Order: sequence, then C-alpha cells, then structure tokens
Amino acid sequence: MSIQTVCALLTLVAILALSAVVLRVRILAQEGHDYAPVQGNAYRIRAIGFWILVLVGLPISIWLFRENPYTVQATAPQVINATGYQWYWDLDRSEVAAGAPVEFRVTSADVNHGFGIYDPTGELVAQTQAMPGYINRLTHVFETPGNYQVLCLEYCGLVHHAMITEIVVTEGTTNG
Ligand SMILES: [Cu+2]
Repeated sequence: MSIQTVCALLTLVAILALSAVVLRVRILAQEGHDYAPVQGNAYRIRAIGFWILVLVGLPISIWLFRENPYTVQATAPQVINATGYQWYWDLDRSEVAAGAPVEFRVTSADVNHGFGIYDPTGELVAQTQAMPGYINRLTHVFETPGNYQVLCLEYCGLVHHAMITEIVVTEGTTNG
C-alpha cells in the first residue's frame, strides 16, 4: 500500500470519527444537561487529549524528521536545470543514474508552475514549485530505473495538461 493510500485511508477514518462526535454532540444537546458536570468532564477529556498528543505526537513528529528530502547530502549531485514555460518544460538534461542524488534547480520563465515527478506506475515521487524569479532546489534519489514523467501540478493556462516531459533513469552511475 502506498503512502498516499495510507494517508487517504487515515483521513477517511478521521473524518468518520469526527462526524460521529459531531452527531453524538448534536443528539446529546437535545436532551439538556446541567452545565457544571459536563464542563468538568470536558476539561478532563481535554487534559487527557493534550497528554496523549504530547506523549504520542511528539515522538512521532521527531521520528518523522529523520527523513527530510531537503537536507539530503548530495556529495556530487547530478544536476538538472528545469524551466517551466507556457506550456512546456525545458530540462538541460533528461538522463540520470539511479541510486545517486539528483538535484533539480527549478524555475519558471513566465507564470507559476508545479514541477511534479511521477514514477513509471504514475505515482508522484517528488514535487516543488516552479516560480519566476526563484530557483527552487529539490533533491531526489531515484531508486528504480525507468521512464519518469514530469507533469505540471499547478493550473497555468490553456495547454497546462500538455506540460509533460520525460526523465530517463538508468542503472549504474552516470557522471555529470
Ligand atoms: Cu500548469
């Protein structure tokens, strides 16, 4: 199961749980209760929730920070300069080696574009913004050789959908 699917399922579960809470509150509200005991309970639940967040959420957050795509140390990165135009991509290089860091330096010649890299199965593996006047650096290690596609992720006009180009990831090491 991909990370996107896991996130989508977790979001769905959270939405259902929240809906159940709202529904329960709606039903309880019709019965009418004394305010004081309800308030006491609510404060207790809030305190428990707070400590659950601290004790569970904090370690998870710290654990997730192990892997930060923006701090990947590229010793000798393969560099691709990418520029977005209405409506095409210009890459100064379209072939890189798998297993070694690739640094994308992404900008735009006109309007904002979204630089999204998709693997051969059509799954988004990395993305950044292509903005006029800025060079956004994105480092990614392609683990699997194959033909990857770059698509525009931000609607930029009439032929936005045609902003597709290809990056070929080869096995072994290519220098440059
Ligand atoms: Cu676009």
